[in-house]
Amino acid sequence: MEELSRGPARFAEELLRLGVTSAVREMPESTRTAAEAAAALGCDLAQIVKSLIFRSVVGDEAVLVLVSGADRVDESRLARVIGEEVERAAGRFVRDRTGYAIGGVPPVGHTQPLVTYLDEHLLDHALVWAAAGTPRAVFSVKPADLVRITSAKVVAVAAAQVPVAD
Ligand code: 5CA
Repeated sequence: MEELSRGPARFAEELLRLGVTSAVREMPESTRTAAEAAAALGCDLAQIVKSLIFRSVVGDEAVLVLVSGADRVDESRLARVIGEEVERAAGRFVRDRTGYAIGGVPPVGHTQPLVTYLDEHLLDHALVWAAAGTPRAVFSVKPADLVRITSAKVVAVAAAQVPVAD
C-alpha cells in the first residue's frame, strides 16, 4: 500500500474502525474541488461526493449534506427537509465544527457527530469517491456503506447543476 501522510493515514484508521476497507488514495494533483477530484481520478463528476456544511440560522447547528459533484443543493428544499432555514457555512465555522478545512472535509470522522443528509442521486453509482481529510486525499466507497457509516438520512435535495466549478 502506498505511504500516506499523517492526516489521511489517521482517516484510513477511522474507516477501518467503521468497517470500511476502502483504500485511501493520496493524489499527486489537487482534489480540492469535485471537478479537480474527478479529473485526478479519471472518474465521472457525478461519482464525487461533495461534503457540504450548512448552518441552521436559528439553531446555529452544523448540518452535513452529501451530494453528487454533478449536483448542487437546493437550499429551500434542504430547509423544508430540516424544518429550519439554513445557509452555507463560512470557512471558520466548517473548521470549528468538523476539524477539517474546506476542500478536505470528509463525510465521517469529524470532531463531533454531525446531523447528516445524503442526496439520493449518490445511490445511482456502484462506487463513489469522497474527501479523506485533505485537499489531495480521497477514498472510494459503496453508496450503501456511505449511508451506513454516516448514519445519513437519504433525501432529495439536489437541484439541477449550474455551470460553476465546484
Ligand atoms: N475534496 C473535494 C472533493 S471530494 C471536496 O471537498 N469538495 S467539496 O465540494 O466537498 O468541498 C468544496 C466545497 O466547499 C465547494 O463545493 C465549495 O462550494 C465550498 N466552498 C469553497 N470555498 C468556500 C468558502 N469560502 N465558504 C464556504 N464554502 C466554500
